[in-house]
Amino acid sequence: MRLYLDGEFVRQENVDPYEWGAASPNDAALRDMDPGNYTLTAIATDTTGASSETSITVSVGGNASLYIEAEDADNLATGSFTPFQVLNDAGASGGEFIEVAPGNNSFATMPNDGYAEYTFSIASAAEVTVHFRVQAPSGTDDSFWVRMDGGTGIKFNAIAPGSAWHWDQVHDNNSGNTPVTWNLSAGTHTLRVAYREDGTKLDRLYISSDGSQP
Ligand SMILES: [Ca+2]
Ligand SMILES: [Ca+2]
Ligand SMILES: [Ca+2]
Repeated sequence: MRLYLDGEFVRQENVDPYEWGAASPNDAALRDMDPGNYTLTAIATDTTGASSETSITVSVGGNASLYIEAEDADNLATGSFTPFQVLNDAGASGGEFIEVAPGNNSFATMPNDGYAEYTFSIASAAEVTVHFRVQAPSGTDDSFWVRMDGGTGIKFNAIAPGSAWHWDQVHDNNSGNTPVTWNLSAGTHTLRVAYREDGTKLDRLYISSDGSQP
């Protein structure tokens, strides 16, 4: 019985039970693997030379990118969410999105009322990026405040314009609209989105630890 990892020969066992990655013998190639998908192939050959093989794909735990619906905010049922509101739209993911009630703007500072919080976990330290699925119909309807773990509020203004749902990466309007990356430790983190300009709609968030796009 021969074992291959992504086509590379790992080890041969001649008597059963055939165990890979057991305490002894040990397979160095199967220890401390980087997060990702791997193909393990086992090829059995009998004494007459007849052989048969089978493969499985295994996923090694690590940081996966994740989608969160804006309307699934952790604090939805509390006063801190107001004056954000959950509204319906057939074109929105999950049929709903969030938008601050008209007349609420907070241009200069991140408000302490009217925010949505999203808790997520990463398995290992990573550089994280965030994308929003939004509608930003005009230059006065195209911003949110965004904060990670109680850090400084980032002015996500001048979101890519459009009255149809589209994605844009969170950028810092006070730093030339540079895309924002957060260096996060393993564990649980909280992303807070607060209103800045009314008329800006948020449908969904995409949190990535591998630089991928939604
Ligand atoms: Ca604006
Ligand atoms: Ca507005
Ligand atoms: Ca949604």
